[in-house]
Amino acid sequence: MTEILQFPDGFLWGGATAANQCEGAYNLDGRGLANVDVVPIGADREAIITGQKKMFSFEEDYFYPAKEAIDMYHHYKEDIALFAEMGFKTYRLSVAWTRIFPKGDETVPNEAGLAFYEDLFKECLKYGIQPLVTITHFDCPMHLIEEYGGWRNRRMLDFYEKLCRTLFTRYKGLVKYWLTFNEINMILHAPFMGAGLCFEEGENQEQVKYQAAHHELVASAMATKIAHEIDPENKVGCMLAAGQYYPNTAHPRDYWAAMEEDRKSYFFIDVQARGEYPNYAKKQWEREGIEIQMTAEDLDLLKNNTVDFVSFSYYASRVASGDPEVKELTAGNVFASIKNPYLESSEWGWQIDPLGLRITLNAIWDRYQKPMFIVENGLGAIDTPDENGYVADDYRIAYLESHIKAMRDAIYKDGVDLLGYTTWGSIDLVSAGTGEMNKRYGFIYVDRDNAGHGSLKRSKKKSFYWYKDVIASNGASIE
Ligand code: P53
Repeated sequence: MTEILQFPDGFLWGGATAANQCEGAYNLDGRGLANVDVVPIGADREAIITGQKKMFSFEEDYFYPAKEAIDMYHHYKEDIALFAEMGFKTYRLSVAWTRIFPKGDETVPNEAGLAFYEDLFKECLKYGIQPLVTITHFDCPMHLIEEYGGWRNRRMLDFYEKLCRTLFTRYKGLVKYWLTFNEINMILHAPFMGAGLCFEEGENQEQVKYQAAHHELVASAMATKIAHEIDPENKVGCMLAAGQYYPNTAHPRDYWAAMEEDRKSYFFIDVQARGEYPNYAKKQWEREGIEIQMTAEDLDLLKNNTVDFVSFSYYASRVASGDPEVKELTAGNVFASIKNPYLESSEWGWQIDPLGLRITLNAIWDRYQKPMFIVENGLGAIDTPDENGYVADDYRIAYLESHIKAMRDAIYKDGVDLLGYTTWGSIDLVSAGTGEMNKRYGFIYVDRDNAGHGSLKRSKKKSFYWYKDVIASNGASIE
C-alpha cells in the first residue's frame, strides 16, 4: 500500500501568536495595563509569573519586553501579507482584553480596540486566512487584579462574559473559530500569568488556584453557550498545554506518578470536553481539604456547554518518577520534568520528541473523541542571520518536519480527527516563559534583541520557503 502524503482536504495550516508577545503599543489608543505587561525579563520573572513576587506596575531597573514587543500593532498588514505569501489557511492570534475593556469592569467597550481587531480580521480574510481567536492568552487587566484579585473572584465571570458577548457580536461573520483560555492548565504552574493570581502570605495556594480554575471553567462554558447562541456557525475550543508524561522506569509507582501528572492537566479538559468534574479530582480535594464554592447552575452550565473541539500546544513530552531519590530535572520550563535520556534537547532544555506528539494526539483522542487542533508547536532556538537577515534554520525545519510526519501517522495510521496545525510564533516574538527575544520560533526573522534594540525589520528565513511548499502541497512535500 502506498503511503498517503497529503493531509485531508481543508486541513487548516497556519501559524500562531499572542497579543502581548507581539503587539507592543501597550498604552496606545486607550489600551489599559495588563498582568502580561508588568512581567520583566530576568531573574525575577519566574517568581512574578508564579505569583510569588508581587509586581503590579513598572519598576525601575527592569526591562519589560511586552511594552513594544515586535510592534505588530503597527506592522500587522505587512506581517499578514507575509503569512499569506506562505499560504496560511488560518492565523491564530489573541485579542488583548485591555484594548477592548481597558480596566475590565467598564460597561462600554473601547471602540479603538474593537476597530483595530476588526481591521486585522478583515485583512486576514482578504487573503482567505481564517482567524482563529484566543479570547484570553494569559492576559488579565491589572485593574481586575488589584480591585478583585483576578480569577480567584467570582465577579470575573461577569467581566469575562461581557468581553465574550462583545467579541461574538462585533465579529460575527468574521471569526468562526474561538479558544476560551490559552493553556488553561497554566493556572497551576504560572498562576499570575495564567490567571492574575498573586498570593498573600500564609494563603492555601492550592485552594486559591482550584477556585480560580473553577471560575475559568464556568466562564469557558458560558462563553461556549453564548458563542453558539449568537452564531450557530461558531466553533469553540478549549486549549491545553499538552505533552504526555512517561514513567521514568517500568516500576509501577513511576507509571502511577506519570498518570497523576497527566491528570493534573486532563482535569481541565475532562470538565470542558465531558462536562463534569472527574472523581479523581473530587477525591483529591477531599483529601487535601480543598473546598470549592460552586452552584448547581455552574454544574448545569458545565454539563450542557462542552467544547466543539480540543486544541493544545505541544513542544515536548515529559517524564515522571514516583521515586523521591530521582531528581534530575530538565532546565528552563515551568513544567518540571525528569530528563529523558533517549531524547535530544533544544538550547533551552526542552526535549524533542516527535513520536510524543503522535502519542499525545492518540491519548487525547482516546479520552475525548472530539476533533483536535494543534495550535502550538515549534522549536525555540538562537538564529544567526546573515547581512540580509536570512537565517538558514535547518534545525527548525527538521523539528517541524518530524512533528508533521507524526501528525500524519496519527491521522492515517491511527485515525484521529485533526482539524489543523498552527506553528508557534510564526513570526519571531517575545518568549512567554523567559521574556527573551532571542528564543525564536519564526519563519520570519525580526531584528530585535533581548534588550529591545533593533530595527524591527522583518526578513524571511529558510523555513519560510519550506513551509510555503508544505502548505502548497498540503503536506506532500514532506516524504
Ligand atoms: P516560550 C511553558 C511550557 C509549555 C508552554 O513558550 C508554554 C510555556 C510557557 O513558557 O507556553 C506556551 O515562549 C504559550 C506561549 C509561549 C509558548 O508556549 O516560553 O502558549 O505563549 O510563547 C512557548 O518559549
